Amino acid sequence: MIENSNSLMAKFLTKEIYEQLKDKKTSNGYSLDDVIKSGKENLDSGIGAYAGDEESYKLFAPLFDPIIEEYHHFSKSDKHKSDFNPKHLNAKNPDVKGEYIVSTRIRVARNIKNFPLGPAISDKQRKEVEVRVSELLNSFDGDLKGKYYALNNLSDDERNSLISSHFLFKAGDRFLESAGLNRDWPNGRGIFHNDEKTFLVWINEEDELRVISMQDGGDIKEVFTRLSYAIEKLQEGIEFAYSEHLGYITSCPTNLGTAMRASVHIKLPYLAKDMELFKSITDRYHLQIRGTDGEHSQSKEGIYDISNKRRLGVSEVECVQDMYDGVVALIAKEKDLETNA
Ligand code: ADP
Ligand code: CIR
Repeated sequence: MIENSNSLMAKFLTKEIYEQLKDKKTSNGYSLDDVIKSGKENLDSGIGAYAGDEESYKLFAPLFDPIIEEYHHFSKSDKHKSDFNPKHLNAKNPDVKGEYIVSTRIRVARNIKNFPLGPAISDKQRKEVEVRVSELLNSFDGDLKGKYYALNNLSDDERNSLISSHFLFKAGDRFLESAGLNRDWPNGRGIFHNDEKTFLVWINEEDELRVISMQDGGDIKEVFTRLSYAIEKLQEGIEFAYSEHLGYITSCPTNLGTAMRASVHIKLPYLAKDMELFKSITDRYHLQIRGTDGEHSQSKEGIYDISNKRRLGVSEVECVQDMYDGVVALIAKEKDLETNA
């Protein structure tokens, strides 16, 4: 039905499925045309579909299920699992001298139970999310103590500096734009961070919350431990949308489950000269390669963003373990190539 696109949406949206679902709407008024809009307008999409609410995943299951199955290798009858216990993670810093790993970042997406997701949320509801989440975060103390900055109140210089230092989301992403995620911009959007900028929360970007732990270097376990604690604190004040089957509910089906992306920024100049070899290792460990400025960006100064690809049907510990094991293998191969150069 959708031609000239390799997205999973285009692959699975047959005429029959379109006819079967085209007149349905969720209780938030989200339709099949809304689901597929981003992929229709951006033919280079990898996925091309967004949910407006938890109900979208049920109502439009004939389209979402095969997308989820192909991306996560997770079938309709599978159950998600969770383990956020840092004690179960085996991740001793693989680069103590700091020769390869520039920084480590782990983020999870969260959305509030019984609220529409970003593509279907109203301006008023978005504001409610902002107030509720920022008030809770502003009450945090100890290492997580920090301040909320509404996008509206940041100067262009402050905003650009946060973006170029990898702390803040960019504006104007065309995939999010088509999905309706940039409506009423910049209202209701903002960032909370602690003084060290090791704990950050984005509010009302692709998901209502993106909870982030990051720091320089390769101490992956420390980053995971901070995130695990922060999530515990957030859950004391907010109930997040979660289902036994799909785990944490997110607007993009790639983020379902743990909603976790654990990444390192890493310098691998020798491997970068042989992308086929580089990709054979990342594929073996279920990893994705992104550019230095995040999704849909290029590598700068030979720095790559390496992260787990699987998020659903695997626990939080397994997501990070995937990334860790792959990074250990990448560093070993890089050292090999260095020695034999
Ligand atoms: P997300 O991870 O939130 O899905 P992006 O891929 O757009 O979205 O990344 C968001 C930002 O986080 C970008 O500026 C990206 O460069 C930065 N980032 C990702 N991983 C790391 C890392 N390990 N160290 C520093 N910054 C990172
Ligand atoms: C796409 O379909 O390409 C965008 N909507 C982003 C999808 C999620 N990102 C990813 O898998 N890398």
